[in-house]
Amino acid sequence: AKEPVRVLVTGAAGQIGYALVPMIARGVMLGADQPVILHMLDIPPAAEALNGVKMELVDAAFPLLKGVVATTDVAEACAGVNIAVMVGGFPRKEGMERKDVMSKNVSIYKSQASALEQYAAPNCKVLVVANPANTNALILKEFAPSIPAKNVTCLTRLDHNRALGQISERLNVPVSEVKNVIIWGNHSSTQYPDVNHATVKTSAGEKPVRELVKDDEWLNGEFITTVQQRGAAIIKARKLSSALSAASAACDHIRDWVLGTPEGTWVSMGVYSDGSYNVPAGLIYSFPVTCKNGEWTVVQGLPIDEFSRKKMDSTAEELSEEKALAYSCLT
Ligand code: NAX
Repeated sequence: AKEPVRVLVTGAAGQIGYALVPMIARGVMLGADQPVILHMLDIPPAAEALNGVKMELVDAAFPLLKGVVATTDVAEACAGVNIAVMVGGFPRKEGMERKDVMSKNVSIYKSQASALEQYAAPNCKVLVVANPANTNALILKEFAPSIPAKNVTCLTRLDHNRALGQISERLNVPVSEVKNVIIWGNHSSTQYPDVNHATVKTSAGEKPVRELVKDDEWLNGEFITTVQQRGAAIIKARKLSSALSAASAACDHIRDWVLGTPEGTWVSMGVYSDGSYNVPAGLIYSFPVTCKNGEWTVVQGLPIDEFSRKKMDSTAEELSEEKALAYSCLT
């Protein structure tokens, strides 16, 4: 039998946490044969609710779940974890300045970085979900220098899956037959959902999405804005932000990272830029990646047209500004 893997979920008493922990305990993230021990962290005002989630995990009698740690102590939460999914953060409240929200999250991610560095298992893989996701991940990476930069990522898989979903709906084909969309850049409304290399499996073989949709105006316009603004549309409809789709995307992200992407398929991950595609190095930026043996690699050599270039640059610019703002909060 496999040794259990320890998975940390921060903000585990929140909405995404509530959707995510049962998925992990059911093997959706790491496989149906992989036992897990869940470490759940939240802050003291949420301690009672967190304990309620722990009670429900016990009540669900998940065969793969070999233990649950529910705590408000960061050191205890991080002890020995192999995977860390960082969902906890400070939300933007009405009337708050961008700088104030950034400042709160910078201090959270700085201190949680130190805890992971000190207490997590060597080679721990980190996924930041909490917004501003790319910049929180960058701060975490900077303040956990002994964790390899390659191990710190942020979630843009939800945006990627949203793009697949929009194409599937438009063409009336199963989403499983659509692949290789790309989310470039920031997990924000400046992200660039790119279908230039995306394909659909049809009875006549794999066809480019552009060839099948036959409507460049839609692909260059409404498709992009729908994906960029999907989070806001969910809030409008549900009066709550995306949770089940975010939790599912977090499982997809870790599963593909650990177990590998299928041959010929790439996914989008926010990763530390090495300057590929002329994206400034030193940002956490979403790229198309393939994964093998627990490591991601940016897909190289895709032709980039002028339309794409502009959009890739403007989301990079926003990330550079966020980075500067985050650093200005470090005093
Ligand atoms: P909730 O407010 O329901 O839950 C957040 C939880 O984090 C709360 O229980 C809170 O007590 C806890 N928390 C706050 N500070 C903490 C700290 N220092 N340590 C540990 N826990 C802490 O928000 P939820 O809807 O679950 O969303 C969580 C985060 O995901 C938000 O930042 C949200 O913006 C972000 N999202 C990111 C997405 C992505 O694709 N990257 C999509 C979904 C989501 O909007």
